[in-house]
Amino acid sequence: MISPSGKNSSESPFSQAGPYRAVLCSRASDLDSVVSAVITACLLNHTEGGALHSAAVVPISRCELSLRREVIRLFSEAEIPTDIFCCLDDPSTEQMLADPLTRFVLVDHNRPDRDLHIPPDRVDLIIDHHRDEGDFPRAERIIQPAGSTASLVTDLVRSRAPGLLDSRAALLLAGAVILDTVCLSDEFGRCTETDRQAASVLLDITGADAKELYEMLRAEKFSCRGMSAEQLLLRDYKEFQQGAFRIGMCSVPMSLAGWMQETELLDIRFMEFLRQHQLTVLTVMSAFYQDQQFFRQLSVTTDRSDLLYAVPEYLHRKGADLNHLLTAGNTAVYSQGNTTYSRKIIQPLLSELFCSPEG
Ligand SMILES: [Mn+2]
Repeated sequence: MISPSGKNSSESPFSQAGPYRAVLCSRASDLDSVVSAVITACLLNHTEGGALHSAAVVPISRCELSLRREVIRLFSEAEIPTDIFCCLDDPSTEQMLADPLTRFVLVDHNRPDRDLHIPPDRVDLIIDHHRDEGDFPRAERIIQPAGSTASLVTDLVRSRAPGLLDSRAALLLAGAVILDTVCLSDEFGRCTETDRQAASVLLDITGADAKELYEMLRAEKFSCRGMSAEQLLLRDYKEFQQGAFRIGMCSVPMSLAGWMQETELLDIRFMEFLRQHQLTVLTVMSAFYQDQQFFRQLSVTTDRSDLLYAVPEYLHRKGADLNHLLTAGNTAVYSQGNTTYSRKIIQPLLSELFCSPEG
């Protein structure tokens, strides 16, 4: 049964006495991350209850979470209340994260935000499908290439507590796997055998149709109805620190050049975002379809004139195939000829660039 406590589902994570084990999802807090953290917390409570109570933690505010429409929609379809996990601005979350007795599990990422101050010796387990940064050599690590972390979590539940996979839990996991693998498609190089096997088991349990589930989640994810520039930037946002540099990376589901042309002073909004998050560089990656063809664009915003063109120049040299489209204020926009370069590839390249002593 799907509940962090293994009891009924309407219980808040804090109705259990501590000490806690915070099952932390990534800063992007996308569907894969949130679902994987929730199910992992259930699994841990079920299999190793004992002294620690596991609580899924989504490290953004409730308000920011409401912009992840696909997350809200899938939890509602599965009839699981979103207070099954904690958000950063919920009462008690900060206290739990700061408590010296709290242990940690990292899900769908393996390098936590510096702002969260996670002590390395208190990370017990990592479940992730990104490259291992090697920050936590002493933690138990389930880090494997797969289209989604949810597929790895599915494997884990099947081997440790298959009874937990009821139709609601299976619907959550299936939705995450299917959205991240573009409906189990071979085309984008994301879907692995692990994802296919997990999806097949999960869909069997829920009886859901993969294509219908995918279309529903995709429509929610890409709907921009009534969103401000800042909300669109925040909706799928990650940041990382490399030495003295702080890099923010947003993903948006429409043409950046088009957005720039339609929106007055959008470059100013980008600069405001950069300052608010104290970034050296803000990149916005855009992925969209036009006439059934897939396109990517990328922008760089920075008030350091030495970086404005050095960053795209570097990505271009590393194979992104960038062509300059326009510059507005401190923002330069490019079309990205190499559409296989997703954030997963661009992020390590940026990290590499800012690693070098000249910056
Ligand atoms: Mn993921």
